[in-house]
Amino acid sequence: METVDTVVWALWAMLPAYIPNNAAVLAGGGRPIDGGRTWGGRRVLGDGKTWRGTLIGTAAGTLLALGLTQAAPSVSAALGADLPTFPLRAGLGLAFGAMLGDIGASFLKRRTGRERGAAFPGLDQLDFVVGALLCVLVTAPSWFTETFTLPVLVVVVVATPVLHLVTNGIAYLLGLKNEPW
Ligand code: CTP
Ligand code: K
Ligand code: MG
Repeated sequence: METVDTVVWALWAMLPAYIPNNAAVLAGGGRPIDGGRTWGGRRVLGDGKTWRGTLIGTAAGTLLALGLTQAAPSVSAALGADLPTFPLRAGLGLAFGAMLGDIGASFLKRRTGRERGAAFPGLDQLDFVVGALLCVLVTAPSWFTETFTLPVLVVVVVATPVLHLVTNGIAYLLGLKNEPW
């Protein structure tokens, strides 16, 4: 595959994992997943991880995967590429995994004394990628191996933090997010 094709393929394949956290920012609020419980004197997850945000984020990523599957033939033809489609278990795995990765990161932030909203460079940019890839490896293993070859994985790990910083910066400037990370 040409480098540009690999980049397009990688970003397309990860779109259902990119949307959930942004949808959660827009939809979040309500009851926190940890119900206010603490562990070792600190919140287990914190008020930033809610049931509603997680549910709507997962639904948004899954629906996007279904839409991308419908659009794949025409977008592929337009770009002269051969973009992957998403079986339901792949879309769901990517979307839910992205949310799980973000929740896992909040757990680690609280254990290391970081308050809600505090930055954890590196973790903030990759938590949802690791979560999405591990989760889809479980829910759709053969789709994972077909879709995420080593060059594709390298592009994902390099490009995602850049995209994440840009989208969160925009969300911050628009007043949608409290911090630019
Ligand atoms: N959000 C949510 N549920 C999730 C993830 C995010 O409701 N599972 C919403 C919350 O309103 C959250 C906002 O999206 O405040 C921004 O998400 P994020 O930056 O991940 O959370 P923080 O508030 O910064 O909290 P943390 O320090 O735990 O990451
Ligand atoms: K986060
Ligand atoms: Mg945050």
